[in-house]
Amino acid sequence: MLELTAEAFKEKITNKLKTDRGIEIGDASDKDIYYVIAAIVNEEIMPQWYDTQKKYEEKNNKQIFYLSMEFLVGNLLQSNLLNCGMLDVSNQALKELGLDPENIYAKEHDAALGNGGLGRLAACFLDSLASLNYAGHGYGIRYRYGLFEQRIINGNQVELPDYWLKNDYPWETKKEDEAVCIHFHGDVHMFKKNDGTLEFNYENTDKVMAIPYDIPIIGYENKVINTLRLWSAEAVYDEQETLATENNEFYHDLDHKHSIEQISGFLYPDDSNHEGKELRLKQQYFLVSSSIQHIIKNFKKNNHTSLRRLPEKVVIQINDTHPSLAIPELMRILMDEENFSWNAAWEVTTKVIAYTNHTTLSEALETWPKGMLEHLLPRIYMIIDEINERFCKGIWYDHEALRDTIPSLAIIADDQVHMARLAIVGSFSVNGVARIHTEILKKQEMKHFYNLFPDRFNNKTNGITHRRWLLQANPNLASLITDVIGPQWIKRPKQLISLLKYSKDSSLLEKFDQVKHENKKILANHIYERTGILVDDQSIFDVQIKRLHEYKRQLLNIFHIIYLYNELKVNPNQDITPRTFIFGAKAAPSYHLAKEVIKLINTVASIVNYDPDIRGKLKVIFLENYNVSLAEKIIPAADISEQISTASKEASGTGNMKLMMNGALTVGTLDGANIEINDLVGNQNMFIFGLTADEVMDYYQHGGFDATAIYNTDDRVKRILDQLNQGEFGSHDIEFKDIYYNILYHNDPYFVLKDFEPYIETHEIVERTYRDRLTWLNMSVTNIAHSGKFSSDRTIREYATDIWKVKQVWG
Ligand code: 7GP
Repeated sequence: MLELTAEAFKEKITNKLKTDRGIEIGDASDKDIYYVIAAIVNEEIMPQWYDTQKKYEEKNNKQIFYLSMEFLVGNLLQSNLLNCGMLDVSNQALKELGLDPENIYAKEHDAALGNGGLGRLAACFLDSLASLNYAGHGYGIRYRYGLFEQRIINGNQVELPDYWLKNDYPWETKKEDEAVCIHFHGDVHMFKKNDGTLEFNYENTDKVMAIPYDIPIIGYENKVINTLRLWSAEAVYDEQETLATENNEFYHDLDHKHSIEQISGFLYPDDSNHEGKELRLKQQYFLVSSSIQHIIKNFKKNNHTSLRRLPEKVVIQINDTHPSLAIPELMRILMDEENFSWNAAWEVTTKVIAYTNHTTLSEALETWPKGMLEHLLPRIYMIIDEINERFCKGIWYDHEALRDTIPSLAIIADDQVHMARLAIVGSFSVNGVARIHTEILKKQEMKHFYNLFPDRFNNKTNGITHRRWLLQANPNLASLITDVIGPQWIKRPKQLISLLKYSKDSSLLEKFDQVKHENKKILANHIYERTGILVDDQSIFDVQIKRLHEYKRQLLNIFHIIYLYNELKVNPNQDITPRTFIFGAKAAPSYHLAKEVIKLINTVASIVNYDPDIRGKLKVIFLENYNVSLAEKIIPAADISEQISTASKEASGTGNMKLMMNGALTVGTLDGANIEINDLVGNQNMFIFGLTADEVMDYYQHGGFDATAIYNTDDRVKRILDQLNQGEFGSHDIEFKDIYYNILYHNDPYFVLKDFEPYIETHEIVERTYRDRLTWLNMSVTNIAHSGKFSSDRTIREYATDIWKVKQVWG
């Protein structure tokens, strides 16, 4: 397909329009064109998909199954075209047809089956697995509604349902034949068999069908197509039976059917926050049971040997604790369906399951009320109970020194089932997602577990696919890089390091500057189209794009903006470099303070953007409905990447990597992967400020710092807080009081005031540096050069070597 010419591609488009949609090109809408291009891709990859699966079967190597409640895949047409080598030809053909490729690709509705970092990481991992030729597949849920669509109305976030399947989704294939049945509720009966072992039967369970929909995951120019399998819940529907029932029962059945379909109804919109609803627990078991059943079926099909050898052929990576019921579910199947003894089943399970932790925030650590789990999944609960018994007994007898810690280690304690504890006990690997995060797990959050199982803990610093986030999202920069160092970096992103040789070459730096400026113009246009606001493409584009959370401290950013505004009001002639502050962020619908911050950003924007005294020196833009597609537009145009979490709170971050790879300079705390970026580029190439993780943790241990003292001594801070409290930014005086109270009366739990001064000072340095064009460009190129390390290809190789023990399938 690589040889396909634009002429031939155009012909394919016109032919397919006729054969698939019955229209001529002149009558085709952008959407029609979108569908036919997707069909062209599918036609190309379907045979490769089949071949890949066949090869995997023939080779029968160990396979990786990545279980995740979230896959934030975003739009696929463009990346599919890219990976199968047709993007350039498609772009050219569309242009020759007088069409704008961007508009056509934008017809795809983002698959927003994830909240933020955790879900997007899963999607990047799938891209790297296929591109590096590993037999690795994703298993998730085909939510009918993805993450809510955000509208900003009067400055407030309003949530609308995201019915992404409204139109046909061209990438999925329903595999009805591979449906499996999931059981909830019911009674468990225990029998003693003749040989003295126990047998468990279940009766009166509620049955739900899990129907798989497969999405191809296309490797980059290697003809490897892996699978993302998404399960959809359907009622077990026996037509004969239903027709025979009385009317009432018929409606009762419909009701029942509806309630079952809710299992794959919507994605919980919480990020780093535990949502403890029974439906969410059902979703988790639904994912886990369907996936494990399928994995075992597959193993049996390809291996005529005992399931004891499962660990030689299968590894299951669980993305946070959400799929940790995989542990008791695998135990259940091995014991109750395959006649394994407890010990034999445990031996297999703990060699198959590996667990990734994505946060240390206590509010995100999942627990389920014991009674709820027992009622919904009686057999699974029995197994967890037994795992817990054996684990606690093991500590009591074998680790006398740890006896006191049993209550904090027990899987079932205080009538709650602690999922992280289950995940650690039942897996062979526990990894954090950046060095500091793993160290915090080992030394603090999970230190007793670390003492028990030191070999289980390991770090795998996150990564991002440079194919989507540089090659596809920033074609101008990608082609400049290729002009300078050749195309090898595309397959070996570490080779971006060769750019260092040129990082002082001023004529080349000019070219980088031009590319960034072009991208800024494109984004400025986009902002204008979306908001009607004109932004100055010569201003500093200062970007903070991520979920809205107190610990991520969008509040610190907006305080800085208010401070600049106040200064300019006093002295409108101040000579500052114009700035455009760009935000994109969704708040969990029930997260009141986060929504207040969104309102505050929008309110400040509405004042600053129209104040004649400011003379356009400051602009504040909140782009609504931040998602993958929008990130692809913003990131190439960013000058500054705001990574300003309270140190110790951001496990890794991945936006920091995407922005760095696109030449933005980081203003950041020493948190998450910022530290590893800093290791590579050095202090001279980023703007580090604020408390360190140790300092923050020290404060927490000693009751925090005195926020009021800062309020009383720093006039800038006092002014801002008073403005919030006195309603200067509100239509009435109640607005923003909660933010004010949270800072002064809850003692500023995320250290916004404590880090305010260093943050302001750092931004003054940013401004001075920005004026020194060559220095700035040199820093920017240095960041791009070092960003290869943060390709998810590196991360996936590390998982493959250290955790999964798998090799690339073919050379
Ligand atoms: C996030 C972390 O907050 C972020 O720092 C990290 O880069 C990302 O995972 C990928 O590892 N966590 C979540 O998105 C999340 O939902 C709750 O955590 C379990």
